[in-house]
Formats: sequence, structure tokens, C-alpha cells
Amino acid sequence: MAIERTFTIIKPGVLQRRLIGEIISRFETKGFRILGMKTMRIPLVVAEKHYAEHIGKSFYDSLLTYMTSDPAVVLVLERENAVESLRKLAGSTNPDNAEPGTIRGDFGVTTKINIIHASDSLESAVKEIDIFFDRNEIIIYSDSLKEWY
Ligand code: 3AN
Repeated sequence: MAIERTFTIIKPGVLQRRLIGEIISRFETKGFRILGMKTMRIPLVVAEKHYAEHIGKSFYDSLLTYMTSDPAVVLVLERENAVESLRKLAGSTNPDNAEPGTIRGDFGVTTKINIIHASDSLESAVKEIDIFFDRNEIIIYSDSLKEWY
């Protein structure tokens, strides 16, 4: 399977709940390499760009309010089949439908506050990484553990 990069947002509120370590630990245990990671308050223009496909939907305004309300942690992750693998780890959009053992299934609150974003395709991942990261913030390094993953 091909090595891919994907993008994730650990959404507002997770820092306050002290769950960042738990969630990043799940990425690492699953073999993702962290190529970029930062804490940020997402500017409104960035949130608008990221969620442009949802303009006009009933939840759009409240989603933007939530996404810009408190700091988030954004990451660029790499591994084989990264996009599908991270979507599985995140679980269904509605935490009530997300399987136990998934991040949303274990820690999600509501569909809006489902605590994590994971790119839904390689194309989205490329676009979203570009929205949130400068090129020099993505670090390529050799990985001595790669044969395990
Ligand atoms: P996913 O993030 O699982 O790909 P999308 O792209 O349908 O799901 O939705 C983007 C984000 O919009 C979700 N992560 C969630 O925060 C929010 N959202 C989606 N549907 C609803 C809804 N019905 N009510 C409130 N918020 C929603």
C-alpha cells in the first residue's frame, strides 16, 4: 500500500480536557509518523476555507463559532494508507454512532463537538495541509522503526 499523508485537527476543548496526549498516543501506536504539529487558535478565515463545502448548511455558523472558540492542535501525519486509516481511528461523524475504541466513540460529545477532524480523501488532505501549514513546518526525517508499520 502507498505511503500517504493526511491532516487532522484535534478540535477546541480537547486541550482543556487534558486529552491531547491520549489522542496523539493513538496516532503513534497505530504507526503514524508526525511530520508537523502545532497548537493554534484557528482564525475565522482559515475555518471558513477549511469548511467551505458546508457553506449554507444549518450547522455551518455554529461550526465556525466552535472551531474558532478555543485553541486546537493540528497535525500532518504519514503512514501507509494514512487517509483511510485515520478516518477509521476517528470513527463516525456522530459520536453516538461511533464504535467504542474509536476517538469519537470514546471521547466525542455531539456531532458538532466530535473532537477530531480527519481528511476524507488524499485530495482533501493535500488541500487542508496547505491551508494550515507552511512548507517549512513539515519535517521529513528517517524512521528507524518503519519496518514495524
Ligand atoms: P467528517 O468530519 O466526519 O468528515 P463532515 O465533513 O460531514 O464530517 O462534517 C464536518 C464537521 O461538521 C463535522 N466534523 C462536525 O463537526 C460538523 N457537523 C457535521 N454534521 C453536523 C450536524 N448535523 N450538526 C452539527 N455539526 C455537524
